[in-house]
Amino acid sequence: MDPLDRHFRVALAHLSASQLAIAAGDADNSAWWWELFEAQATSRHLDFVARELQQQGRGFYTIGSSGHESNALVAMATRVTDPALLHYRSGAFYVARARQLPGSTPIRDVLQGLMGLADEPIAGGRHKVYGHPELAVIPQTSTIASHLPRSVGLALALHRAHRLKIDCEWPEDAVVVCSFGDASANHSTATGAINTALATAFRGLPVPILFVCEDNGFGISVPTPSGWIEAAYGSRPGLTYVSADGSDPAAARPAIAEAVEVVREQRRPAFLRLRTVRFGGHAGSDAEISYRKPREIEADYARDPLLSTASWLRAAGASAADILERYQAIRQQIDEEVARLADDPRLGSAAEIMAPLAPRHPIRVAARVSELLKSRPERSIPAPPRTLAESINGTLDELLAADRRVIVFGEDVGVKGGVYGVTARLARQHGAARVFDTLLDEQAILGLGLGAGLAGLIPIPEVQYLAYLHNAEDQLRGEAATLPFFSRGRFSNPMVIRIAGLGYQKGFGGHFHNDNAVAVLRDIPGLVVACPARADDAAAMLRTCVAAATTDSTLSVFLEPIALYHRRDLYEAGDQAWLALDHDDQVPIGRARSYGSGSEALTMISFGNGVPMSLRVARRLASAGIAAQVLDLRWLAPLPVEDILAAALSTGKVLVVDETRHSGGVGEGVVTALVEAGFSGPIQRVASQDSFVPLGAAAEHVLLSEDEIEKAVLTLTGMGEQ
Ligand SMILES: Cc1ncc(C[n+]2csc(CCOP(=O)(O)OP(=O)(O)O)c2C)c(N)n1
Ligand SMILES: [Mg+2]
Repeated sequence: MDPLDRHFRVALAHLSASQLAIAAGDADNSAWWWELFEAQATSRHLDFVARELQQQGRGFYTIGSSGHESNALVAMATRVTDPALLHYRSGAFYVARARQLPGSTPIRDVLQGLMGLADEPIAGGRHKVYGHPELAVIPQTSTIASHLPRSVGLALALHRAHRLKIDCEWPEDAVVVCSFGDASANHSTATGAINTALATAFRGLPVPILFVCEDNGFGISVPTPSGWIEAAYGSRPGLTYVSADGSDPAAARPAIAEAVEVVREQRRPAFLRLRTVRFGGHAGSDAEISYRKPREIEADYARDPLLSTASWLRAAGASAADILERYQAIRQQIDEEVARLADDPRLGSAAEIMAPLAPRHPIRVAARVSELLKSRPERSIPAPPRTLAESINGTLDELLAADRRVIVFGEDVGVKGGVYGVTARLARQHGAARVFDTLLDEQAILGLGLGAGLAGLIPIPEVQYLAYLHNAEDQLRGEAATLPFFSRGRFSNPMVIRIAGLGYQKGFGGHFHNDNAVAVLRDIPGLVVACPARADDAAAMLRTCVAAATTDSTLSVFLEPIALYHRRDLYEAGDQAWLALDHDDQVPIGRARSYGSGSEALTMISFGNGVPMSLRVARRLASAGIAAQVLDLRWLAPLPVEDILAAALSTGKVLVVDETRHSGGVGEGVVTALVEAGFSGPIQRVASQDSFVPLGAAAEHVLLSEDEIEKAVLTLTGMGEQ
């Protein structure tokens, strides 16, 4: 028997009802105490069972909630319609919330998660998470604090969605509950998200979020100094701070109710520090004895929240035998459920596992694009040819007009209209509720996008430069891309993240404004990466991304080559050959554009800035008698493999023209796709150097140049120096 189990049974027998001063009214309220006890005891027994299952090789997760069961009080003080994003020790919260909804099966849900069973209601065996759509519990990843930006984003988006009269899954007076540990409270993601909540509330906007710090005094083996959480969060501007001791439920109950009420009534953030203890080490594998004294571990037993609740039950008239009977009955119920689940299936194939990753319905997407095209306003005079920036601006304008769920936001995108003018006039046209500036924090921007998607909006956030995505990248990789995977697609975060990037800005920037690192995007499962090189493609591809977000909850990065934003000319000054008229043709995800017939001597495969560079090289070589086809990938993920292969086969020779780095650059994927598809003709690749980009003209030494492209073509066609 687990020592904690034994201790509870023994201590229960010695609890004396007479020692307790019964708060007025509590003695009559025994049903409430029983409710609390049952939720807490269920969570406790599930922890014991988790470890037994693990020892038997049937369970795969032993991080428990023992000692944290006072979080059930938070569930009991909130509603089943309040979205909750939970700490991995919020098991009793989950059980208590489920008990508020008749027909719920919290014991089965948790056991299925521990056992990795395919019928688990949220992640379907992909991960052990707390989550359930009907309980408004949104599953979280294991990355400490990574759910805080989303939680804050959801609190902000909730109001925006209702104000815009969007169909929102959560009621207008909902409170977002976000729980996390004490060590997590120091993570920069947490501090940033809490700061975002406060800075936004400071501006007078509603931010209905309850932060719950389950403070057990440890992050695995590292102690959190006593008093630190209060020192850090006890006196922050606009943050109501409430402290409650989980081993004193009678006092904790009104304190928690007060915190919830502040958030619900005043629509502003509150921080609940819930004092807990951690029983059984960090996880089953954690030998706590290696960093704590046995007497310290023993001393924690005195603060067992389950025992505290039992004391109050005794005070309310229950006998120790009644309580023990209920305690044992719960264990029996769990054992019976384990037996029922014994032969239930686990995930059995890659296809089954990956099904929720990126469902794609191209026909539905195309139909939605057609609707978007139809809803464009009639023009009295035809629109003139546009630059890339003008085209993106015009298309955002159309998308905002066509669908009131669309919102556009980021640093400087509102009043200023973006550093490069790409969002110019949109705020004036569509209002500050839909086009707005955010704080200077990419995690907050993406967090708002994640929350907005959950609230029923279609967010189009902007990250000002590709280099500045990287400090927030986990919000994309760990949070956004995984949500459908860990929720069987029940929760998703449709989003189109516009990112200005890539090199060749003449006379400006250095590395951070000319970052060409996209490898970090291309390996995120399910993520679409679009990279338009020209105005008409930009419009069509943006419509496709937004349509896919709408119909399939697709998550896309829309990578905009800064150096092409205002480019008008292609071959020579004044030719205006890089301007383009908008048209009604659709550009589906994963389809390339070809310049040439395929009867040429070779195919140059490129994207972004590489496209006009390749076209210029092709023009120069044409006069020397070498004809070259140019294929613009347009989509960097998924790569347009069919089009790549067809173009390669048509000419028989391939030069991959890749402005990203030689190592990890997009070209590696293109070459690999050709080899894997069995293309047997010659393939060459030119790419930028494995370097950061220096300031000014020195950039030309590390970025791929037209001279290099030209030389490679000549070599490949046997016309150059051998
Ligand atoms: C970003 C990140 N870094 C490290 C870890 C590994 N890790 C898992 S739990 C944990 C300690 C968390 O402590 P706390 O927030 O106090 O929660 P507790 O487990 O004590 O409830 C660490 C370091 C992680 N999951 N995520
Ligand atoms: Mg802790």
